[in-house]
Formats: sequence, structure tokens, C-alpha cells
Amino acid sequence: MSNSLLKEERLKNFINGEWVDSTSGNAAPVINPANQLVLTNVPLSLAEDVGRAVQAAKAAQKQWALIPAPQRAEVLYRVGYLMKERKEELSKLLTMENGKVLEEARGEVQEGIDMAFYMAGEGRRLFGQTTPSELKDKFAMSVRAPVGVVGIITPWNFPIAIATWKSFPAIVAGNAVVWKPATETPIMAYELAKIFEEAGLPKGVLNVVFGSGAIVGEAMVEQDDIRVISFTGSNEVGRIIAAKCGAKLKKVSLEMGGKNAVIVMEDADLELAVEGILWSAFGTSGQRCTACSRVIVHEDVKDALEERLLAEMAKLTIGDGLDESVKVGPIINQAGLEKINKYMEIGKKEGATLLAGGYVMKEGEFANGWYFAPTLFTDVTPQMRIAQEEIFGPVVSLIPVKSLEEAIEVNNHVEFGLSSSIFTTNANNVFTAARDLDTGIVYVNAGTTGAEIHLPFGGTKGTGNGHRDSGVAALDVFTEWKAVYVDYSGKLQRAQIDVE
Ligand code: UN1
Repeated sequence: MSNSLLKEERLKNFINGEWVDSTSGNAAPVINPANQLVLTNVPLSLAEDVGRAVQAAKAAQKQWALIPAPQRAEVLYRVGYLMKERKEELSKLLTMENGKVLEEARGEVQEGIDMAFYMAGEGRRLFGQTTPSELKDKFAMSVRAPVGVVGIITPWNFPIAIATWKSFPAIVAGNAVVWKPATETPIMAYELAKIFEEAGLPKGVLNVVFGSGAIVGEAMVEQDDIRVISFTGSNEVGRIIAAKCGAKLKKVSLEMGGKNAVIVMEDADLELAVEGILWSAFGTSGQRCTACSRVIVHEDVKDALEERLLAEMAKLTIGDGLDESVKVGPIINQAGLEKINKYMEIGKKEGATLLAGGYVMKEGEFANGWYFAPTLFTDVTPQMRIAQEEIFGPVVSLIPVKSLEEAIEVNNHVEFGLSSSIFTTNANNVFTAARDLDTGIVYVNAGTTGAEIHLPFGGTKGTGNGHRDSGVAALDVFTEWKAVYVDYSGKLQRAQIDVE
């Protein structure tokens, strides 16, 4: 084992409160993208393992749902405090398995801590409505009921934060969870399950089954006892899940990426805009659903913006995220690196001008990791593939425009609708943009990343299917509305008929 933080040579599934091997006996290495050292091994489970997890979850959920929500929430408070105590250790492990720089890893763990306390608070709210009945001596209200067993499928780019967005509301609302984490980043799942165990979550309420989407994910979708699937990942996989869940009338919540833009108007504070672009484009090496991959710039400030961006990009330090001086870490794996690199040729062939970066970094200290140089294309037109498709890497395309109207049109002219941003000092521009940008998240004078956990996270068009993660909106995914009528008149009162 290459580090002392993680002692297990091979992780185990967590089913019914027990740590168990997968029935397949197979495993895959978990590789640190900064240096390609093996951190541990992740089991590759089978449908049978999912079946066991679902049975455990089903049995546990019946009891869990009967515990008052404020008491269920106490487990989440304990989870939050344990995460806080272990923040530094968790952050280091996160950097090792995912590659993001330590400062960002700390931010991600904090996002999980925030979610724990926020959702624990929901245990004393979980508000429904009370409303007058149209009939005398009759009471009407709506309450949130748990859906039962929920399936969550989480990505490698935010292996702990996104898991908390989904599992915490599900658990506080009285559901039991079957969770398939990404095989690239299972250590965060393993650590979070250990924390839940320590926090006293009853066995079977949270079950972790490691393995591939094709086998474990597929088995979860096929299981009739899983009533909701909440998925974050690619648009391609999301569509398959949605179709299969549709055929089974299973509720499905999808979050599938973005092609997010920063708009820079001629009246913008350029220094601030450059800071916002750098942080949201090259932070996490561009591997965020919310990453900025387009800059839509007013032609009057295009040259000035390019110049400042290039100057600041030259200062970015690249390397192993455990080194506190590093600003941009590695790419998750070889496949990710190849995908990004493919877009370099595509962009050049389409006629875009490459101003910086554009290559895989292989020399010296980069030889054993997966690194891509921060990249800037300019004179990009809105219909080019580099301006349309999600690259998921440190690559930005500059698109010049003549007006706010054109900027908004260009922003909206993509398949996705997750996040957008505008830098401007004009109040009319602010409100016009906030109204007309067709994305689930809009930032003013900030980059495209940085969502806070008590607001809804998700987007329009190809980004999602109308649901949201985090915020109160997450409760809508993991609860059913139940309308309850109590007639205390002592006689049969017919709605719509016995109304005086
Ligand atoms: C993601 O990229 O899938 O707003 C999640 C942000 C983070 C979450 C990103 N708080 O960038």
C-alpha cells in the first residue's frame, strides 16, 4: 500500500451493515491519477450483490420510516460532526483518488458537511401543507412520505459531495439507499459508509455496492423494489437509464453535464472576469459539470480579455494536487485524457485558433500521471463542436459577440443547460441575463462553478429531466406527496357535491 491513510488492500461492499466481498470475487485497481500508483482495489460486483442489498434495504426501510424524522436526523448530525473531525484525512484521500487539488478537495468535503447539517435540519421541517377543506368539519393536509428503497449512482468528479446530495435527503426522509459509487473513486464511498456505521445508522439503511454501471447500475435499474434512481453522469448513460426506468414507471432524477459559458460584457470588470474564468475553467482541471468551457465575449473587450487570460494562464501551476502550491491537478484517467486531446484536432480542423496549451503533458514530473495543459482557443464560432460538446477538461473556447442579445442566444444554443455566468456592471444586463439565460443556475459577476448546497442544483434541456439535486428540491425526488383528509363531521360528505 502506497499510503498510510488507507490500509485496505481491497475494499468491500457494505450490505445490511456488514462488510462483504462481492460474489464475483473480481476487483479492479484504484489508481492515483497524479502518479498512477495503485491505492487499493475495488470489488466488481454482480446483480446478485445488488439483489442482496435491495433485500436488506427493503427490510430496514420499514423500521427506519417509523422512526420520527427528527430522530433520523440525529444520525446525520453525527455524520456531519464525524466528517468535520476527519475533514483533512478525507480531503487527502479525495485528492489521491480523484486528483483534484487539496484546497478543492477540502471544499468538496465541506460541501458534504454542509449538506449533513442542512438535511439534518430538514428532519424538523419536511414541510407539507395544511389547507382548508371545502367541506365543514373536515381537515386537509399534504405530507411527504418516503418512497421506499432508492438507488443512487454517483460520479467520480465529486465522489463525496454528490453522494451526500443524494443519500442525505433520501435517508432523512425515511428511505433506505442502495448506492453504486464510481469505480474510479470508491474510497470516498468506503469512508462515508464507515462514518454512517459509526454514527449509528441502523443496518441496511445504507448499502454500498461497488462495480460497473453496465452490471451493478443495470441491475439497480432492473430491480422492481428500487422505486427511484438518482443518477449523475453522462448524457448518454442517463438516456439509457431514463428509457429503462420509463418502461418500468420508475421515478428517475438525472444530472448529466453542461457546456457552461461565462459572458463578458464591454462594461465588465475585466480583472474580476479573468479570475472567475480561470477558477471555473481550470479548477478541478475542468472536470466539473459546472466548469466554464466557453467564454462569450463582447468584441470591444476581446483583445484585452485574451491578453489578460493568457498572462494569468501562464502562471497556473500544474501537478500533484497534494502539493499545496499546485493549482491544476491531473485528469482522471487515460480515457479522459484521450477524449480531451481528440478535441484539439477537432478544434483546429474547424478553424479555431489555439492560443495556449493544447497538449498532453508527458515530460519529467508529468511522465507518470495524466496531465493536460490548460488550453485556450479563440475565434470560435457557436456551431463548432468545441463550442457544443462537453469536453470535461481544462479547455476554454472564446466566442466573440456584438451584443448582450447575441451573447444570450449563443449561450442558449447548446444541448445542455446547467450553469451560466455574466460579468457586467450594468443592472439592466444583470436582470435581462438572469431572466433569459436558459440554465438551471445563473451567476452574476462570478464564474460558472460554486453552487451552494441549500439551493437547487441541476439544469434544463440535455442536462436533466426536470429534477434537482440538493436544496429542498432534493426532497421532491425522494418523497411522494400524500394528501390526507380527516372528516370529523360524523356523516358522509361528498366532495364537490355536498358543498353549501
Ligand atoms: C459537478 O460538477 O457535478 O458548483 C458538481 C460546483 C460544485 C458542485 C459541482 N459545488 O461547481
